[in-house]
Amino acid sequence: MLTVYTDDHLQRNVRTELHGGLLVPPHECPERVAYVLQQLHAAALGEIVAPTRYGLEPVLRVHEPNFVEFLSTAWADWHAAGNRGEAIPDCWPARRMMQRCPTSITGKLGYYAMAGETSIGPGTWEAAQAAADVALTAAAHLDAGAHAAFALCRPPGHHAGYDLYGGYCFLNNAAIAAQSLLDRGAQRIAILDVDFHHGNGTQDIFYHRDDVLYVSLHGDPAEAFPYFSGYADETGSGAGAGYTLNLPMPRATPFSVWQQALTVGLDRVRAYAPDALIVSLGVDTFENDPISFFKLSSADFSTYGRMIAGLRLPTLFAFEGGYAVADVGVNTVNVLTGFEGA
Ligand code: Q9C
Ligand code: ZN
Repeated sequence: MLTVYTDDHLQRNVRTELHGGLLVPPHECPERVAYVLQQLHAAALGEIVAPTRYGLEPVLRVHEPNFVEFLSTAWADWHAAGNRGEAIPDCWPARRMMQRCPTSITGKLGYYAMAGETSIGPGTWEAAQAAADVALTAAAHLDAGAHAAFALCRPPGHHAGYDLYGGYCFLNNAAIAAQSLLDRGAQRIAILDVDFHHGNGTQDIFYHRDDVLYVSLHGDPAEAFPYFSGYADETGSGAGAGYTLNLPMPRATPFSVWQQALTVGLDRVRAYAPDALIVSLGVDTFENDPISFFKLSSADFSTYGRMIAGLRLPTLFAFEGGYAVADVGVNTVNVLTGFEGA
């Protein structure tokens, strides 16, 4: 299968992540992608092509205009306000407070952030835009008849909602790709999110709609980020009732159990009969991931890649999480080669 990739992700290179009461080097670092590229070459998965630039129009099909405007100037505004570190929120519109966007950049960060670990620096916006273009280019290849494509997106996207960033995400690459396929004439798109974390952003964007099915396997939000989204009883609303399927699982879940949940998810996708499948491909389900708690081995990633191929759907893989940095490449490419039947 073809991979879409650009070095523009290197522009996201912040120094800090708020973690354990410290500002530490980010888990979501550029080296993650270097390991994936190395393994793509080792596996000879296929051609690697650069993205086309699509601009803001397809981004604004799923994100709120003022949010996009905020992201595009957040670093410059923060810096111009005299702040000396990277941009981090420190105040949120909590229960019973006004949900009204402030004019101050510090207030805006709290208004638009769903979490505080995700620092904004110079180049963050440019990298986020490039990641969306990577996903859109992969979608264009599917639309042109490709059976599969790998969007090597960085930064990731599935925590980014209609008007929310955080969880290392700014623009929802998978959601932008899904909407672009609908806009190119597809009737129904399924998104299967196998990242360890619940994709609150993807759920948020499509919660009230029946033209995108969202299925997610993830750590129980009672115990895992994003904590406030991803319970089994969140199933969609209005026209979207029944088109969100959350499959949360407990600490130390082994592949034998995870695989049963995947079968449930794949059956739901099959019943939906979508025109295409988008896989939010995070490999933080790995047993040695430093911030997650499932127990998949590297070989298990090949097994489930093969299971996904059983759907026989045009499939776009969008790269998401995975923080056991040196193993991220092998685990990601194992899914792709498993899918290709290698
Ligand atoms: N203190 C993705 O996998 N929480 N995002 C940080 C460490 C945020 C994960 C926990 C985890 C976000 C795309
Ligand atoms: Zn994740």
